[in-house]
Amino acid sequence: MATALTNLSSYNSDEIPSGEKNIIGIVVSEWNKEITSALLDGAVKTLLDNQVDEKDIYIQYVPGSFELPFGADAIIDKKKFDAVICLGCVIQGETRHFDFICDSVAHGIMNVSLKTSIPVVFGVLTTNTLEQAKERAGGKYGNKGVEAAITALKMAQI
Ligand code: DLZ
Repeated sequence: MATALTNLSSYNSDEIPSGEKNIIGIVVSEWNKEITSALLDGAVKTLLDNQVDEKDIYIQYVPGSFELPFGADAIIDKKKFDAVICLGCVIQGETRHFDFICDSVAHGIMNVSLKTSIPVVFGVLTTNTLEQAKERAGGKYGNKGVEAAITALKMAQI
């Protein structure tokens, strides 16, 4: 799987459990939509490539990454998911919003996961620049949406 120095999209399909009977939720932030759409495309394609049925992929949009934990909690309340993927992109600006949003989202996602006992995957890019985000949303470092989907398939088995 991906590390700091490898491609986020590289995985060995022999090591990935089939998603045949999995029901997967994806919560997507609309902020930095150019990036999060690419993450979503990567995640959906990877789930389909690993036998998840299209009808078993449920997509929920939220306004920004800060809302991802709430979005995950809300859809888990409505449907029995095997895993939920949160996709977002937070880009460093001139103010401290970056730190507050990143911390809140990371802790929020972990809290939802532990509270509900459903794996909730952190598919959020936290970059200094838009260029770095592009490189990780289908660019030279692959696509974090792919990595998040593989993580969801692995965690769904636990
Ligand atoms: C407000 C804000 C800012 C400045 N930057 C980002 C960002 O880079 N990525 C992102 O996903 N969301 C951002 N937001 C929006 C917040 O996540 C949130 O939607 C608003 O603060 C409303 O709660």
